[in-house]
Amino acid sequence: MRWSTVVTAGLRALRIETPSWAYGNSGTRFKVFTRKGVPRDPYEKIADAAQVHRFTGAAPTVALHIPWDRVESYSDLAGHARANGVAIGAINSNVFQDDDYMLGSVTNPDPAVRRKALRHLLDCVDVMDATGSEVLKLWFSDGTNYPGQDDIRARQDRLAEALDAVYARLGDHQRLVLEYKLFEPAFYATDVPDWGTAYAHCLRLGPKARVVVDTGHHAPGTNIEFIVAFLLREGKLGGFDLNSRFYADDDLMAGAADPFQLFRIMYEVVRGGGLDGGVAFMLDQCHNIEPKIPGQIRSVMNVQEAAAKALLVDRDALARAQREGDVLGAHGVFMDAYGTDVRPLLAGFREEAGLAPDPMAAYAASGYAERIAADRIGGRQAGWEA
Ligand code: PSV
Ligand code: MN
Ligand code: MN
Repeated sequence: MRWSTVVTAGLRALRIETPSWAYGNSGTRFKVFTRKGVPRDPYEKIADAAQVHRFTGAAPTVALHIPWDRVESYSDLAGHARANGVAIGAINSNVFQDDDYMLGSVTNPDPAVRRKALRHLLDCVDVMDATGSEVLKLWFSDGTNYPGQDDIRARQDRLAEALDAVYARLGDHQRLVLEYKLFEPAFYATDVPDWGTAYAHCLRLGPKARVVVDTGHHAPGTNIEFIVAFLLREGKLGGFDLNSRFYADDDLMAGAADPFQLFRIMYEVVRGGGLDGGVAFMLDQCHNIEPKIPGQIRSVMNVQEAAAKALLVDRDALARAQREGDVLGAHGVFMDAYGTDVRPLLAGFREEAGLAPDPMAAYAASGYAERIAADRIGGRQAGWEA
């Protein structure tokens, strides 16, 4: 009984943000597949995100990517989101698509390019002001391809300078999260390649700067839950970009490739108080071959399942076994929770909230997919220039 109260409270606290770019057409560099009914503009992306929330009750915000989601009036877009029952979440900056950024954005050796990149980042804070967003997500594709190409240390100085300027522009209720990525598009040295680099910059910046962990941005075999535990302990975990990877930055559905890893991550979240606020749970995915809205619904459900299992871990029994050095006992407590089928529990949780027990089936039965396929002609690619 006690456990169900803990699980219910934890699940209620878990809010999963969906990314606007998940709703557009996407693919690989070999082919972008077009699907009927995909959004033609940011307004329609938000309408689709609202469907994910409607059927899961757990995805009340949608992240924007600027300029992919460029509109005339961001306050109008925020009003549209509210009218659809959702709100604008993190603002994702984009300093990786212009020709000017070939040798980097904020770390570019050319001061004019650095100024342009910084201008964009500050513009993103304007978008936050207009939409009520509280989180600025920074990801830099900056780096070098060849040894000697640029001065690694000077690039860190330039990065720090830009981060200082952005940090100074944030309001009291706003924060920035800095995302790291091992490689790609830079192949020799990425300027923010790992959590340690992101952490050091955030630590220097102050309390409004935290690290965001994109689960697809590590070397194979990396113990991501360790990173999560460490950052939470230091009060520096800003959030997640959740997705699955088999090889590199695959952006597949969260919990699809390795549900056990997602469980281990969510356990550290629960253990470290990460459901108590301050950590943004965001999806960063692209649905290349599967339909977009159900792809997001499935992902939200996968994260909820991992969280429910993490919440089910008998923490007292685990602590006892750990204290006693009972290796297999402790491992057994952990695995018992992972091995629990939490789907009936989640179905009941949804029904109590007035939702259908099976969001996938409820969405399929709603007729929304057929409606948008008929109404929307000429849907756009996920990452287009408005
Ligand atoms: C970069 O690979 C990344 O994970 C960043 O979060 C970007 O903003 C996002 O992908 C765009 O797809
Ligand atoms: Mn990401
Ligand atoms: Mn990525």
